[in-house]
Amino acid sequence: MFTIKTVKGDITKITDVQAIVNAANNSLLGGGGVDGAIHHAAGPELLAECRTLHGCETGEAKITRAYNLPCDYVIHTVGPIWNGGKNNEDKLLTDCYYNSLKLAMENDIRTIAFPSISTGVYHFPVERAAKIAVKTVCRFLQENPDSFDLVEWVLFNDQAASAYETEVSLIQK
Ligand code: AR6
Repeated sequence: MFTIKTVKGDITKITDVQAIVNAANNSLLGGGGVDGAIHHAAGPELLAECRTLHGCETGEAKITRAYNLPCDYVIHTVGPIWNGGKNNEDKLLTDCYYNSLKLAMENDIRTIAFPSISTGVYHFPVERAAKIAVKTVCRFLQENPDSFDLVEWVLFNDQAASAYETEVSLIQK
């Protein structure tokens, strides 16, 4: 059995997962939002390891250690920048979730926390993002039974919390 849940809070403070996912940019060299918070909390060694990765394509994922964060790993993925919705944004956001889970599974990670990828600076509409996020996680868990014990979203604001809570409650009916 696995748990899918949402919590409101700061992903850098989460203590019940082995890995947190970072909503990064193509450089993987830090930025604002959740990316800035993760680099700040992890410390400069995270940036040093990220420099060795030579960036990341949109929709792909790369893994590092977590340094001063309470978890063991950070999975860095790059969400799409919203550009009206007809420019492959849905597929690229799907890829972010799928590839993050695949990379986690390959590293024997059984507990993972996501932020609301792309819905901040990248302006992906949050209700649409939440639907894609929950649908993709469910598909991955169906295709890979026994891969995870816990998948959670850590939401930083009320609008995101409400959108993901709604989608998670629909699958639990
Ligand atoms: N914990 C959880 N969620 C957070 C936190 C936190 N500590 N801080 C912000 N959020 P964003 P994006 C929420 O902009 O849209 C960066 O500069 C935030 O409220 O962080 O994928 C990167 O370097 C929002 O709901 O990521 C890229 O350049 C969600 O995280 C760019 O932003 C995502 O917002 C990526 O943009």
